[in-house]
Amino acid sequence: MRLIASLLLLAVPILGVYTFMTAADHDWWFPPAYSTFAPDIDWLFDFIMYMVAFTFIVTEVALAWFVFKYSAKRNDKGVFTHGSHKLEMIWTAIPAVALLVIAFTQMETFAKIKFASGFPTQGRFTREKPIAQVWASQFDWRTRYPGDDGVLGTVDDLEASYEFVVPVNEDIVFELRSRDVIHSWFVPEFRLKQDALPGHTIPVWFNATKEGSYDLVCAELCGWGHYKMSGRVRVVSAQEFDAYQADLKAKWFSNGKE
Ligand SMILES: [Cu+2]
Repeated sequence: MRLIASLLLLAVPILGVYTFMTAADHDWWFPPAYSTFAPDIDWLFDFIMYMVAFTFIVTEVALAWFVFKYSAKRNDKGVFTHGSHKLEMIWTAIPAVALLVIAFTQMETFAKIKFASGFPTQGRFTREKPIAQVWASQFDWRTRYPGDDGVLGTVDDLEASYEFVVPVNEDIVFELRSRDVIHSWFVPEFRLKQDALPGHTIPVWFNATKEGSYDLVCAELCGWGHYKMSGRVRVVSAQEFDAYQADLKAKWFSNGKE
């Protein structure tokens, strides 16, 4: 009986690990990775997941073994301990080392995506010349392009609601802003998430590797309408991008006459 009980206990983690291992085959895993740094993020995710999985498996096997071993009927008395300095040192040191390993392993990727030093300096779009400003507000996304003069905040700025159109295979730098509360710009396919803070202009960059239309969602609970704060990032060819800008300009300055 106690063998069956121990094996049943073990069945739960085995099923859990099995689910993780086969999740991708069932489409229960991440959406495809479509930015230049997305594979690095996925690698970090897997790295941490394997560390956690190893700990989980060792713990569960030990637990089942203890349940089996110590559930036997015995007549000897229980032993009470009052702390072990050595043991506490060990189980403090091991997680500390694990956290340090994670911290050092992710540094390069984090710096490449978030630090000023990692931002693209070549090409059409840089921190000095961003492609657009993306404004988050309760509960929508708006994109403001600089227009012909290439400068944001002037009269020829073009504004588009909902959609943020960018060229494919090009470094995109944009400025993220908020009109009201904290929001978070999140496109799962790019593995990129950045909070938008009121009063701050935050530069963000990515390079999308596949044309398509991707969900832009708010990843920060920002009020009653948070669930419907959706947008789109449309990744198109360079020619389509120029055509889109021209079209936007024609509509913007036509006073409604098309
Ligand atoms: Cu929001």
